[in-house]
Amino acid sequence: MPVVQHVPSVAAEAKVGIVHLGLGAFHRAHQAVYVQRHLNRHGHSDWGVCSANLRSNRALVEQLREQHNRYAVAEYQDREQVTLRDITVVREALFVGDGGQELEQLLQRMADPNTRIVTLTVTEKGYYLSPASGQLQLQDPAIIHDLEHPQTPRTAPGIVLEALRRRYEAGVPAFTVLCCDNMPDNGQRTRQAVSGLAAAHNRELAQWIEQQVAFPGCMVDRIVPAMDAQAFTRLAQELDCHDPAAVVCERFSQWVIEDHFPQGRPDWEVEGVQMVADVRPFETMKLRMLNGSHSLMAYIGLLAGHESVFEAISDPDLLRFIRRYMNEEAAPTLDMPIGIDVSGYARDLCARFANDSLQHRLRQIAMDGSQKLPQRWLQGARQLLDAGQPIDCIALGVAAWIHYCTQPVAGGVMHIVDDPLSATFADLAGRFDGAARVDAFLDLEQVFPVELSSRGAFREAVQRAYSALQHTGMPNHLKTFAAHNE
Ligand code: CS2
Repeated sequence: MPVVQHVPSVAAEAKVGIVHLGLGAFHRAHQAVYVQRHLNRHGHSDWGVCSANLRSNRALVEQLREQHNRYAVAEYQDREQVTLRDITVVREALFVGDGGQELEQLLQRMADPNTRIVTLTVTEKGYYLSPASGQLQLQDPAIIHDLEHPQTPRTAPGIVLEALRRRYEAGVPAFTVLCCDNMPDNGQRTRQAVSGLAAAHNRELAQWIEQQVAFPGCMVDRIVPAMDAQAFTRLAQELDCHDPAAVVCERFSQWVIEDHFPQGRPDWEVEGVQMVADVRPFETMKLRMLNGSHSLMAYIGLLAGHESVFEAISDPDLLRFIRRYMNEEAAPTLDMPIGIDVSGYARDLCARFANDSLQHRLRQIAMDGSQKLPQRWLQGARQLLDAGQPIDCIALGVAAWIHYCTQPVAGGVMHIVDDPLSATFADLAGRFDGAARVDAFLDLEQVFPVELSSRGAFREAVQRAYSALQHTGMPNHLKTFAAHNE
């Protein structure tokens, strides 16, 4: 049984000052914990949170309301040490997926002058930007809906825009928009989504947004596996915690934010948040080293018969492969933030992956590959090719991803491809086979920018890896791969 340290919340006043879109496990275990610590320290706060789910999980919102939005976060250092936090800083929980009254409540809350920050974790696809080019997808049905019905929006950019319009018309200063999703230049991307939508129907408003709204970038990091029945049973047995809204995560947490909040912000630096002038070096480092390795472990690990990150990293061949990827294909492409040594960072990541107190399923990471690959692998691959360096690990990753997206079984287990492009993948899989299938995938411009897919060296490397995979199977291929590079 682990040793549990309890961190109670203080009975405190907290006026809502932050509206959050995307009340998932990550938000509850990351941002909410920082805001809670701020509240515990001050005993009162103007930065309470109103948090909304946009599309899915009405049940969670109802559950939270039933327990007055109070829930627990269990931070596992390892199997022996856990911190159990009481979170009370979420003051309102909303589900706006059905439109109607709760959507109106959310928009009013966002238009309220006391709301000074709007944060988002809506996943990469929630911005409706082309993963490869970053352009707003104006043809997407949800975006078309928001263009036609701007006052009852469905998408995150549409909701932010409508709230800003209300403030603009009421003469209320704009809130700051803080994107907390794993995208490169996430502040600028969010600006692009909101401005792109505004430009399509309201030029004056678009101009005001351009001039008045701050979109600082930030890097977020904490491993937060999706909750499942097994995780709830463990919480009950090990921690005597019976909270249906609880979240389990690792002890490690990092938040690096560009310090640009014209309407003010909590003094987060006291809670360990790094407030910086330029977040890009942190973001790129994390996306390519951590998330890049995660996605490699997901597709390669699933094909090799593993289920969790812990299992994948405990496979000596896969561990060697991941180390090689970090050292030879991620690290050389990075401008490291001052004071961080890349080999130490890589070592710490492997230790975090090996945390056996978390059940982080590879299937969770394998979701939405089309949205993740560009920033995790492909931008780095372009840099490597420019420098005449090999891209063997990334190529095997892309080959494994194509395999995963086109075969109903991975590692002997059936799976469903959960991706906005899944219908396209099924269509390509039905029409093409072997090398032609690889070519058809690499022609997907939403994922592979032409500057990369037109390079012979890139196509050849992926073709080679795909064919090796077909002939040898993943576990054997990985063994040869590892032996070859001893
Ligand atoms: C993961 C991330 O699901 C995924 O794609 O790579 O959620 C990862 O766990 C977090 O970014 C860690 O900070």
